[in-house]
Amino acid sequence: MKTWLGRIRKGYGRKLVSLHTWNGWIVLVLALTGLILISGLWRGVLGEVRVWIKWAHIVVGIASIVPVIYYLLLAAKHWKQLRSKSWQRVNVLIVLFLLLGWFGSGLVLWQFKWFGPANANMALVIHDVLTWVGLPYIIYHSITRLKWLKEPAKLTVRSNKGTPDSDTSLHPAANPQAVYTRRAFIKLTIGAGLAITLGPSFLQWVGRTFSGGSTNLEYLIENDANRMVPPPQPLPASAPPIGGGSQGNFRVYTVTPIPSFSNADWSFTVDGLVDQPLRFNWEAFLKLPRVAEVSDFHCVTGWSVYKNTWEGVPLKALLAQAGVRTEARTVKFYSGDGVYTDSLSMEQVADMDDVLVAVMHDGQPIPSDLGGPVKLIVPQMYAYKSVKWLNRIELIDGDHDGYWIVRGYAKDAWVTRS
Ligand SMILES: Nc1nc2c(c(=O)[nH]1)N[C@H]1C(S)=C(S)[C@@H](COP(=O)(O)O)O[C@H]1N2
Ligand SMILES: [Mo]
Repeated sequence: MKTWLGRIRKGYGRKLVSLHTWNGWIVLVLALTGLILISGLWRGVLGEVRVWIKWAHIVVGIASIVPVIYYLLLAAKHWKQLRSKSWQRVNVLIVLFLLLGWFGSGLVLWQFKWFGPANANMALVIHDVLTWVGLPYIIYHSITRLKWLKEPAKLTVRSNKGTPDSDTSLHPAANPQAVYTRRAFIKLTIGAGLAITLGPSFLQWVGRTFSGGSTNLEYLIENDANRMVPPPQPLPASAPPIGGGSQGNFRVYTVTPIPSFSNADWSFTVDGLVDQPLRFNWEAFLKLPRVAEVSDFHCVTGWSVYKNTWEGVPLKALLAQAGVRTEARTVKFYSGDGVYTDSLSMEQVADMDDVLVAVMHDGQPIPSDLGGPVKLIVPQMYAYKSVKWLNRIELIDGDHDGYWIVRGYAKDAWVTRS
C-alpha cells in the first residue's frame, strides 16, 4: 500500500513539475512574442516577420490550454495537498485565472471578424489588463522563488529521491547553491529583459488607460509635427463635431519613422490611367470642396475609435475631377512615408460613397502621428486600408496588394460585410 501510493505520488509530483516547466516556457514565449506585437518600435523593423510572430503567438496561445487542462485533471489532488498552504492556493488560482483569461480574450482577438469590433475591443482591454497585471506578478513569482533557493531551510522538501529536477523550488537538488547560480542567472536575465522591454509599453498603457479618454488625442494634437500653413478651416459641421466627438483612443501605428511635412515638401498627386493628372500643393488642396462624415475606425488588432467626425474630399470627387479611364481596374494609394500602400478595386470604389481623403478629425487638423496632413478614410473597411500620410493616388489596370496584404492580412477588409 505504502509503495503503491508512493509511486503514484512520485509520478504525480514529476507530472506537476514538468507541467510547471512547460507552462513557464509557454508563458515566456507568449510574453516575448506578445510584447513584440504591441511594441510600436518593432512594427517597421520586423515587417513580415511580425506576421509570423503573430502566428507563433496565436499557435502557442492555443497550445497553452493543454497544460491548463492537464493540470485541472490533477487539480483535486494538488488542491488537497495545498490544504495548509493558502498562499500557494492563491497563487494557483491567480495563475489559472490569468491563463484562462488570456486564452479566452486571445481567442476573441484571433477570430475578431466573427466576434465583431465591440467584443474584440473588450477582449483587447482584458488581454492588456491581464498582461500588465499578470506579467509583473509572474516575474515577481519567478524571482521570489529564487530567494527561497538562497535559504534552503525554508524549502518544502517533497519525495523526489533520484528524480532529475526540472523545478528546483519544488524539488531542491542535493546542491541547491550550484543550481541557484545557473537558474538565478537565467531567471534574472529573463526578468530584467522583460522589465526593460515592458517598461515603456506599460507606461504608455497606464497613460492611455487612466488619462480619461481623449487626452491621448489632445496630446497628439499638441505635439503635432506637421508644419502645414494655413491650417484647414473646419466646416460648421465638424466644429463642434457632428459625431459629438470621437470615443476611444487611437494607437499610433506606423511601419516607418513618423514622417512630418511642410508646405515645401508636401504635394498631392492623382495620376495613372486618368484623362487629366492632378497635382496640388497644400493651398490648392485646401480649396477643394470638403464634406464631413461620422464613422467608426476599427483596427484588426482589436481596438476601435467610435464616432469620428472626419472632414475631407470625397474620393469619388477627386477621381471625377481627374477622369478615370475605362481601362483602370484598381485605385492604388501611396503613403508619403515611401513604404506603405493599399488599394481599392474600381467596383469597391463605385460601391462606397463615404471614402474620404481626410484633412480634419473632430474639427482639428489630423496630427502627424495619426497620418496627417492627409489620411485616407475607408469607413466600411478595417483600418489598414486607411493609408496615413496619403500623397498619391494612381489608377492602374492590374491588381495591387497593399503593405499588410503582402504580409498576410486578409485581402477582404470589409468590416460590415464578408
Ligand atoms: N502609412 C501607413 N498607414 C497606415 C499604417 C501604417 O503603418 N503606415 N497602419 C494602418 C493600420 S493597421 C491602422 S490600424 C491605422 C492606424 O491609424 P492610427 O495610427 O492613426 O491609429 O493606420 C493604417 N494606415
Ligand atoms: Mo490596424
